[in-house]
Amino acid sequence: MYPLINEVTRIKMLQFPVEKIDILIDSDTNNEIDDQFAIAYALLSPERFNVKGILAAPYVIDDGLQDPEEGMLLSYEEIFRLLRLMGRENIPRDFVKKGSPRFMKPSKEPVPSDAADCILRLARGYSSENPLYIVAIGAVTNVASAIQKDPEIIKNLVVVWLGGNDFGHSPDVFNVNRDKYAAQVLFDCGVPLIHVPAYYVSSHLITSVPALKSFIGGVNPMCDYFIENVAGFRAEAFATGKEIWDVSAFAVLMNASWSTSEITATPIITDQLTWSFDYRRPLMRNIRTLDREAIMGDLYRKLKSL
Ligand SMILES: [Ca+2]
Repeated sequence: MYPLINEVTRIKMLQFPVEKIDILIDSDTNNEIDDQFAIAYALLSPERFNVKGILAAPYVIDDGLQDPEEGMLLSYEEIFRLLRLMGRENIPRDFVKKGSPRFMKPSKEPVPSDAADCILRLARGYSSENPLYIVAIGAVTNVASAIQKDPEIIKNLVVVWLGGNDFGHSPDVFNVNRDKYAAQVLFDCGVPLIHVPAYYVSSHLITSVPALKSFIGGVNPMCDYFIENVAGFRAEAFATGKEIWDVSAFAVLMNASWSTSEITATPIITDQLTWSFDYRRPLMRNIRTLDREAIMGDLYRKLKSL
């Protein structure tokens, strides 16, 4: 069903880019407070990223919002709030696309959405030598749906996904456990894949309200909005910190020296949300560590520069 990519081509595609690259961002922007940092970071890095669009991803919260379509629509609006705070309210409205109104079902049939159509349309204009990077920082039904609709596009894509935890841990995290069938498509289809684990990799990107006030406080309305979000996320207590998870997926593309990683066989995400290993499967890149100071320094400097 999926086209075969030979492993030599795949390893070339998994090298960290040295030139400026075209990216599409797939984000559940409103679910927490970190997607906003990550999207701003990407848009404020024109030396590295040509952002072709932003796709809104569905989400639900265990003890809160239960409708994935509502989560997607709130994310869609949050992306425009961020663009206004960045002074980019003149960006054409179709730069941002509505995503899937629901998660992928066990049948793994594609879920139609503007976001999936956008991926299909754009991906067809790229190649294995010049791939489109999709940086996904939420549940991946939008991306998986595009792949299920036309599996040939995997030859033209590199997907960077903040997905499960380390392979010694489990894939059972927010971006996977609500949308595991889409996650399985991503790990089973053979698309060139860079996996950024939550624990204990992107969990390393910690900030705090005192740190934010010290580094980016009072410099522009966007930074003040971010600080307000972090302060409101949970009660500050002595020595508390907050993970800015999603920045990691962009940071690994920003500078190859800011992470260490391995090329390894793509594991299987089981229905029980465990990792299972079959070393005959296609290779992928798995991030192992991040250089926190280099990444947070670059992030703070760029946010301040707005
Ligand atoms: Ca996210």
